[in-house]
Amino acid sequence: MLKTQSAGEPAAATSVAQYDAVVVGAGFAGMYTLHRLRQAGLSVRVIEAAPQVGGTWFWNCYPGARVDVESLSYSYSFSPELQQEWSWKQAYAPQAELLEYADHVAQRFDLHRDIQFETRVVSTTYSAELDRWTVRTDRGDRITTTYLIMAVGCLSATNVPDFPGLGSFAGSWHHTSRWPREGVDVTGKRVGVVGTGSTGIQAIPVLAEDAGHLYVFQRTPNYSLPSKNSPMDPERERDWKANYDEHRAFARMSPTGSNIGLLRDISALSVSDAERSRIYEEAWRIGGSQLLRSFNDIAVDPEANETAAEFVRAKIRQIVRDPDTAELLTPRDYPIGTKRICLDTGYYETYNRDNVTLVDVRSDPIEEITPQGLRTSAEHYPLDVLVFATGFDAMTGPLLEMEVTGRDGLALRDKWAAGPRTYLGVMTAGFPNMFMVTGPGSPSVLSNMTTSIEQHVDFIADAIEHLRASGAARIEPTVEAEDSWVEHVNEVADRTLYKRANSWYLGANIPGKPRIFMPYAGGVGTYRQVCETVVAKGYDGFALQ
Ligand code: N01
Repeated sequence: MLKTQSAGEPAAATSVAQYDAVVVGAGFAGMYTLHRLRQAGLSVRVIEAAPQVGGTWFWNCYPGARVDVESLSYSYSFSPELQQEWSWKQAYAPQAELLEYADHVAQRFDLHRDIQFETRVVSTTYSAELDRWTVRTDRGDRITTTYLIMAVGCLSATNVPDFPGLGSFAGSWHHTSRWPREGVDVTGKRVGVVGTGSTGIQAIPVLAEDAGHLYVFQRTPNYSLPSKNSPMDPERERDWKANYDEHRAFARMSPTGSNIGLLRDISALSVSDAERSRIYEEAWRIGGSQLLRSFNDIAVDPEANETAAEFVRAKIRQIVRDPDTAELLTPRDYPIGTKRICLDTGYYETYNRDNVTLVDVRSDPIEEITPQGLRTSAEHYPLDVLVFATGFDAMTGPLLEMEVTGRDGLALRDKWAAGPRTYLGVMTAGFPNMFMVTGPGSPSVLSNMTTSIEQHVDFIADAIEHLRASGAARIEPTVEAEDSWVEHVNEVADRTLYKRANSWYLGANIPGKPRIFMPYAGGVGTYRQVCETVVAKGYDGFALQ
């Protein structure tokens, strides 16, 4: 039986229904999409795997999880009232505070009634005959929709390496992004952490406080900068609340979608060594990712980049007392900023603790997990708890986990077999009326995600309103527009140093994944202008029928 649901009717657990729009995911992207499309008068159903809103901030509840963009900047800008009434408690909000914020937004805008929780989309199929998508879930739902919006997040498909023997481990093991909500008691226990990306770097100092002994299994050292988190400065909050429009306008047009300005709009090589050190010290004192925005050529000139990298290496040597450990922690084989910069609270200092051991699994690779612990090619480490901070199948993973089938039976998995192909990171040819929020080919993970999410959702909602107003049934990029965008994304990446690191931006962390630089490195402001020009030219590069 088919049932048509109107906007406002409560979402049932299992049903067969038709909607104007189905949104996959109720993180920051899905929540705002629901709000915008509801305002436009569409009936909307959001499907969410978690039992509550928040997306990445629901799943990543590992100890130490915290945002790496200033909270004031990492927040919705669409509602002046919301901006005024919400107060952040910390400069860089921890996971629990972000989840509280997400819940507040959902309550405030009455979002829950259109979200179906604890339900995972398993497939989405386009029918040219019906000109609609059919969405199927793991709870047996069959839903049809005109518009399909993928708000699945860029970092939501977890990566647990296929270590032999994992099933035999007698202790408990956890991926950081699926951390038990009741927490994990590590008090006095032997704990192993595999992975030293942003996640490991946040979790390690907190786990070390309680663990009996903490072993960190590091394959590649990372550059980390102090976040300098602190309780919210009331003066700073007052300034933001008085000048939100200005702060948001700055972020929207900035390269990173955030409120970090350039310290000096000059080359790092144009000043004396002493002056350069002074400027880097100033950035280190400010904290956050300011150091990468000390000069205007750190992201593009290897020599300029090396001065920033060397400054951080010297900091590591200063902080870490044991010279061998300091050397192991020092990144040398890729430029700083070419992997997402890590922000920490006491990361390098943690290695001065007696109960922390750094194990180099580049020289002595992990061979197997045993019932009692972890064996490298050199030694066996007995463990009670094993933590995988091993990251994600980024950007394409969450989309390809579902079976997505477009026109003429074209599977997204096949279309993207050699890497993702999109126009503006928002649509892909052959998949009419299917939109992606912060998809591959958009600035997304190179930016403050909330700025990029809002820009994409506004673009998508405006496009849908335009279609409805003009009587067009569908929108889809032309193959030519898509090809030239993919080429442009590559050209822009080639002008930077990004491809010099084996990062998840390139898919290098997942065995067998095509090595393609996925995000758009041209900057958030530039990208916004491109999108605005596309719209001003009547959705240039898209076919509307
Ligand atoms: O994942 P990662 P993450 N054997 O892929 C190692 C965002 N984020 O979860 O570098 C041994 O960066 C791997 O080693 P290597 C942020 O955008 C944001 O830490 O491949 N080691 C690496 O050290 C971030 O960039 C925040 O040699 C293995 C680590 O696991 C993104 O999420 C906080 C291995 C994975 O690092 C991902 O960060 C946290 C193996 N087989 C995350 N496989 C904020 O602050 C993997 N590794 C908002």
